[in-house]
Amino acid sequence: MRTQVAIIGAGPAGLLLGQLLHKAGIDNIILERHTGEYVLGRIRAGILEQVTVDLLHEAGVGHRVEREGIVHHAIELVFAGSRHPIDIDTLTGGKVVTAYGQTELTRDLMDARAAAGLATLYEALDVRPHGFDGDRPTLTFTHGGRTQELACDFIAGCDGFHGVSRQTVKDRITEFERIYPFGWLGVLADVPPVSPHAIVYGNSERGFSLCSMRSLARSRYYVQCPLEDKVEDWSDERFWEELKRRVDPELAERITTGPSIEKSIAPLRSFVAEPMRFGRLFLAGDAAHIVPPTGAKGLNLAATDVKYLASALTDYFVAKTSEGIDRYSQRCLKRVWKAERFSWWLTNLMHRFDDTQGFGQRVQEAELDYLVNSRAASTALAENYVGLPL
Ligand code: RFL
Ligand code: PHB
Repeated sequence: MRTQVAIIGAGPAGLLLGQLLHKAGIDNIILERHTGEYVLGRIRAGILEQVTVDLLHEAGVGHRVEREGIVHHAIELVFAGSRHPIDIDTLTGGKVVTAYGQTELTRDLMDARAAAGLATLYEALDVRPHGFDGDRPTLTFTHGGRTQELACDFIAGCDGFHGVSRQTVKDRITEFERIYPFGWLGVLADVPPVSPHAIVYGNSERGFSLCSMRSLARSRYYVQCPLEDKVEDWSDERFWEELKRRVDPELAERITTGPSIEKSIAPLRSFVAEPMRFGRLFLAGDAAHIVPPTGAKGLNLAATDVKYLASALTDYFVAKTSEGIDRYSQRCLKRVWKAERFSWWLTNLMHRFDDTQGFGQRVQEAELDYLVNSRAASTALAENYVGLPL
């Protein structure tokens, strides 16, 4: 088996890369460890920057997000019992974000890939990259009980935080990491979102909360919880009760509750691996970096890595220049660190830490007050939230 670009991982990064390369006439094969249903079953991101929506159009899969995505012109911050809008559209001169689930985006990309007849090998086990320091990289893997080899010109490691790509080069990377002492308990429910036109981020003495959505009939909510908590500790009743106590009374009154259709606890982490290129092996998306979800940046960063990588590989194959691949790591990391900084800052501002009582809490209160009353501070938040320029 041979292809130009072998992609490990059929998450959003791998699928989007495959589609952009296909559009540029570059053939690619994706090897995915799990089944397609499993990949689609992971409830994760919900907010897309304009850059990501534009990329979906470029990849030829923008029609559904255009139709079904919910455009947000503002976000809201709740603290000290009241709600404050941040009008991201006005503050950034017309930029917005779109609520559209990662599941839907993944489905659109999978459908387009199938329609184009591109190869994805699901349940490809024990994938291993070889020879990427030379000119003839290969991947070995087991599929359908047989050991196979895929020869290629380049390998794209789009295999997420727990993938094999970064592990393969772990002796050659510098890791930067921060682990937060709490998690997010997320609930998905088929009830109308309490705030259909703005995501609500809450800071309360009981901890962080977030009101988000997947559609006008499906809501996504989160509350900060101790890392030791188990999903079984949280009945639906306990969750709704806790959420209501963390927002202002008017919003709490309007929350429609209902049975959860998914409930999970995610740990929060900031992580960057440098560099992101090793000869003919590239890392992209969560394989190279993780942000805490507070700024909604993870999927968007994966999309911009892929944009840079697709353009670098197109330059290599079509324009016959390797300048793009030489600059790939540096270009990505510049943007990655800005998103890391923003997500870390917003996480620190909005969550309860063990030492938040006292000094830390007063500083949070002062900063939140400043944020909603200073146009300069609100603008800085808005600019980062909609996504910094490429
Ligand atoms: P993924 O989605 O993890 O996909 C990697 C794929 O690689 C496969 N794989 C392998 N395949 C073959 N061989 C191996 N050895 C393999 N190892 C792994 C995996 O099975 C998988 O299919 O990474 P990718 O593509 O880089 O995409 C990244 C995003 O999924 C992630 O950044 C976002 O979900 C983060 N995130 C959010 N991002 C946003 O931009 N906006 C948001 O609103 C947002 N909210 C969130 C989030 C993440 C969350 N959690 C649970 C981590 C909310 C949450 C709660
Ligand atoms: C979500 O809808 O899942 C979501 C929204 C905003 C975030 C994180 C997650 O910051």
